[in-house]
Amino acid sequence: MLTLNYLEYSVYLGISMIVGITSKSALLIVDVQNDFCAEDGALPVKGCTSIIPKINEYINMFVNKGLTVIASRDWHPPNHISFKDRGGPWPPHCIQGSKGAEFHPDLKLPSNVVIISKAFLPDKEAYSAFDGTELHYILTLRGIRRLFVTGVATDYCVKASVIDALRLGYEVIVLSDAIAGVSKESSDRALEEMVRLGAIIASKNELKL
Ligand code: VGL
Ligand code: ZN
Repeated sequence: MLTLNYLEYSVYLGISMIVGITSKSALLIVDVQNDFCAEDGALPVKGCTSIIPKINEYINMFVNKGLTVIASRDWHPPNHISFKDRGGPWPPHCIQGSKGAEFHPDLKLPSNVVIISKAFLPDKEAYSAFDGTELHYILTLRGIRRLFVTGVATDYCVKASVIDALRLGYEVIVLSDAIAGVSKESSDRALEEMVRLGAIIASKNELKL
């Protein structure tokens, strides 16, 4: 039997939708850091390097419209609970102040980017850019209602951030040409779940400039 994932199925059905970048929109770039996106990173996410040029194009679109660009970063202390030596699933990564925690050098962040650090407490994991951060507060202050989401990992921090955003009442557009995941299977499942909860999946040619 042929099974199609959400994206293949929507292409098959010819579903596409033009999405507007309104004045109440912001771009969220999730965790495009060396440990996830550099070849020698501690926890490389396949495909991360190749989405960076696309993310830069999105950054230009939002900057040219005077819109907010947000970059989240995984920002762990050296003894973080998600690390293997504490019984967690991951090798040490994105340690505060380390090279691995820096944004990838090819990512062209604007000077007025809003940086959101997350998962910075030793005993608390936080995949979502909203979890334990001021992101919702900042977006509310700026009147932002619509979030365009890019970055990594589709099946972890992108997924958790999108689900939180939907729960908080934002309109969420996941930019399918600017995300990358740890595994294909769980990324497909994550996208399906995001859609089920109300996210729109779109790519650059479906955006109204
Ligand atoms: C992430 C695994 C561990 C992510 C963060 O940014 O998706 N994944 N920490
Ligand atoms: Zn992490």
